[in-house]
Amino acid sequence: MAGIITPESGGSPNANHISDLYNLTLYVAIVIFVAVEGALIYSLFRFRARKGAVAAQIRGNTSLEIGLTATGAVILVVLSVITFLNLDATRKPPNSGPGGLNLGSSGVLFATTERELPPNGKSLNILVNAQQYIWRFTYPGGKSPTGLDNPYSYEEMVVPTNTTVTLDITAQDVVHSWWIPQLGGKFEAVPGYTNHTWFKIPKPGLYRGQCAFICGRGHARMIAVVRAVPPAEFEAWIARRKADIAAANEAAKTSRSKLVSQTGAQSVQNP
Ligand SMILES: [Cu+2]
Repeated sequence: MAGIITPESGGSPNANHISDLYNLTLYVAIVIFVAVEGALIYSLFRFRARKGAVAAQIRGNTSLEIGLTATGAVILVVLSVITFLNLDATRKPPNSGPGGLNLGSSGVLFATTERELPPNGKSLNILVNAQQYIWRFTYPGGKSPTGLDNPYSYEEMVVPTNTTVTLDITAQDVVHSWWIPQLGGKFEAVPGYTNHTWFKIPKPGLYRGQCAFICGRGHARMIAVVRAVPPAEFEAWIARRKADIAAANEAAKTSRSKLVSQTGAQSVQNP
């Protein structure tokens, strides 16, 4: 039933908090629904029109009315209190787990005032950029202070398990929406603005999602996958990404100089 009539969860504590709150409200609503519909159906049969029957004329029932109003108010207060108690744990990321990635040297970056960081201030921060019609994920770990040589990937975000991952979400053309249902709520990707969220995945696995804001003709194809792997595997992956990107840049440089020697500099350089 989970994921069909209730939110998907299980991928990250914030998604679990959201689904717990949803389920609590749903169970209370089911009890009330059954009680109200049951009383209605019972009354329809029990007091249906019959020959010779005279309807009783009842004008109000003070204690029943006060009771119903008070019960409704109590349910509302209880739900509100539980919601507000859960809110902080949904918004604020916890520390990474003991088996998580070692964030000692490379992990955290550029803490801002708006971004919620774990109590120890350490997270793996990934920049999520949306464009028609693909997601780009930029990791920390480049050598240049500009961040231009940071490792990146498209469509598939690889992350270490048990590690608090914070996301800076933005877009470069139109509004998109970042949504991996099992990892928490939707976050809009807006050009010129950065939204923040986080997740912490306990076990390796694939977590699928997709752009959740209609952004143009290719919207339906704008998919995203978060692949959680053990920290050692993550470190190997990021090293491989860096090597692949460096090799591709090197290859581009070689073919550029080859082209220059064949056809002259004008053909490959901007005036
Ligand atoms: Cu989109």
